[in-house]
Amino acid sequence: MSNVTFHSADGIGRICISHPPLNLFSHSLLTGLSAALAQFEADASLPLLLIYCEGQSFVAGADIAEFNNPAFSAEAINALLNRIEAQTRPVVVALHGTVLGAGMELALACHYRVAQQGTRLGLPEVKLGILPGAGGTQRLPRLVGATLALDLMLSGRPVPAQEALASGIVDAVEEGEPLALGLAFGRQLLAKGGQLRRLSAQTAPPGEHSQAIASALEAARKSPQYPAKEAIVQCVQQALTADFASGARAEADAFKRLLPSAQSRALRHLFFAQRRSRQIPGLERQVPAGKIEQVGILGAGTMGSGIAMCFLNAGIRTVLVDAAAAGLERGLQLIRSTYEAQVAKGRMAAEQASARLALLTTSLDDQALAPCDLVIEAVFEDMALKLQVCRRLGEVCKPGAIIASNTSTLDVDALAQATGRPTDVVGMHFFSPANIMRLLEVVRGAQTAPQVLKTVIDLAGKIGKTPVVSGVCFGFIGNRMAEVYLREAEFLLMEGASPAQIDEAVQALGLAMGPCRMLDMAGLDVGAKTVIECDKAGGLPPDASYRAVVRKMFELGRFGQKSGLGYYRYEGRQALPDPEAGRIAAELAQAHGIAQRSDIAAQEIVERLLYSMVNEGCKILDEGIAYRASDIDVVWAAGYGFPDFRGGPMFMAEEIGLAQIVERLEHQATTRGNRYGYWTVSPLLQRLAAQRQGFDSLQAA
Ligand code: 3H9
Repeated sequence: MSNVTFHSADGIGRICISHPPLNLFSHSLLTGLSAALAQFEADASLPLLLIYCEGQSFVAGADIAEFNNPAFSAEAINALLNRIEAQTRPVVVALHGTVLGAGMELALACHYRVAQQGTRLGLPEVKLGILPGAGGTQRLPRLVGATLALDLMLSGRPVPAQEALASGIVDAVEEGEPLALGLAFGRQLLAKGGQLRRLSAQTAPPGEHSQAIASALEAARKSPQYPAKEAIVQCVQQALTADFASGARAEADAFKRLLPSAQSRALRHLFFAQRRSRQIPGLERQVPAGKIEQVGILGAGTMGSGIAMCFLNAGIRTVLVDAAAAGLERGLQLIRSTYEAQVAKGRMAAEQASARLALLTTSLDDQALAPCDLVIEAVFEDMALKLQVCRRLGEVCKPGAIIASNTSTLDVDALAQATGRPTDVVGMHFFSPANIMRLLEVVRGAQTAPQVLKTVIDLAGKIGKTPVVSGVCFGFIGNRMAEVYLREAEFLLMEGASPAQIDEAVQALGLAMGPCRMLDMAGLDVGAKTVIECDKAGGLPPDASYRAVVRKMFELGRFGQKSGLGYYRYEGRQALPDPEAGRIAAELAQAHGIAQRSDIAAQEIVERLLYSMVNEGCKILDEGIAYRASDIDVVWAAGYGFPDFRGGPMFMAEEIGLAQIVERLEHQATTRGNRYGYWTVSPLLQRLAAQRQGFDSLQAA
């Protein structure tokens, strides 16, 4: 049965789109819409056409999943929208929910737009590495001018209905059902004479268009890794200076060029990866999520306070507990000053900040955690301390409460046992700064109850985090891979590469920060303690040179940015080269018999840091620590500044070719030796490369 139906009543033709859940502009919707339009065209007695959708939303965009399908045709979508606009009787569209991408473009092709209160409208294609390809770059500037059109298309931000009304994107905003709104609007329009209005025939309203285009072009050229931006600006320029047909041709050419680009493929991969990561094998949909009305946090350090803000921001009552009065006061102060800064920058209203603070209570007594539905321990990353804290939480927390550990590396199963109620325990690994970073690694212990996992994943969505489930191992998905990356960075330092040389090699790929800058910022003391804890747990290889640099730096009190000295020397936040760091690395190299050399090229740095990390990712997959390769990509994109236009390390590896990765890993094993197994290729990677298969074949299996 068609998902689009046509019928008429009271003299108005109606096309109803019912293609749940999001009424995406798929091939079948296109066919249905075209057939329904033909029915309207065949009945000349009807003076007006109304288009509306059933379900939770108007058309939320083209169906991205069909982009690689040969049946997908931007030309066909455009032809249909042009046909709608060319109708000689007025076409009204009634909007609700999220009107995005091709949905917004469909609305712009109609002559009049009425929106339900609460509707959001936007052209988010740039986030997928493409541009609006169904006339959006041509019709929107003609409607609102260059400045707003560029703002919406370059940011991808959706605008609320009221803002759309004020800027003329919609003609009316009302309460009510879309059908009723559309009919009422249509009748009024007919009563006024039912004028036609075609955006393609309009010229843009007066404004500083060339100025807006010039500055947008300059900004777009500064981020060549997002080529869609420059293409959008150029198409908008066409919209303002050329006729519709030539502008539409320019848009079509750019769309065709951008769709298969590496950047767009990577961004689309991450779009689906982030949604897939919430689907947990073995967690049936029937498992109900528990209610979390009050959260307790034990430990008011930087992490604890940041985590508290995540819940306060989502309107959840939060209790912050610390054993030390000074620590608690510092944590509270951090929360207050963060909100004050946001108010000062105009990002938050003062009343909103007060409302958030009003949800917070603090205590020096851990009994205050007793009524909480979820308690997260955020004490120092020290196993003995965490075990002691977990033992206590097992006693204090009410029956049925979830006990979570914000550990970044430690054995969640051991912590779970310490509570005496392991089914209630889960890891919640927040990333610093916790109130900002999107990633939440949810660590599923051997005995974590399905409902506990479901509750935490749901809660992650409510507090605006991207959850990825990891099994238990040292460092989970992210830090276990980061450990390999840092290991190679340190060996390279001892071999004679400078911190800047290493950082620049990976930053050139688009990583926000190289390993030396990253560790200096996170604190070398924190980094060293992680290695020391791993050593205590027997997790280090029998290699005295392993992460020797960070341990030495820690011993020397070089804690990174906060102490002014680390891999770099700091003047404020500015990292400057420090010959002393090179001297320390050279001394360690001599002590451990590592030869220094001067021929370390950027490509070698990339291969040693990133290819080894991909290899570790494959081991993680093989062990079932991560459910899918795309989860690993989400971890790195959302938590470690891996560039989204590369799609994450596993996607990048597939783009390079898994066989090539294997060849280079084997090359390292030969040239550097493989005494400690650092270069042993994961059997999974070996197999996929040999069979010329990708990571997707694992899901299918
Ligand atoms: C475009 O329109 C190009 C045109 O200019 C040119 C054409 C020629 N395609 O996010 P959710 C799936 S480009 C395919 O969890 P929410 C999603 O994967 C497009 N699938 O729900 C998920 O599947 P599952 C421009 C899509 O309520 C399910 O729907 N449009 C698409 O939190 C629910 O999604 C966009 O970029 C799609 N377009 O948020 C809009 N959208 O259940 C992108 C969603 O199997 N979408 N799915 O995991 C969004 O921003 C959000 O999904 C939305 C709903 C706000 C709509």
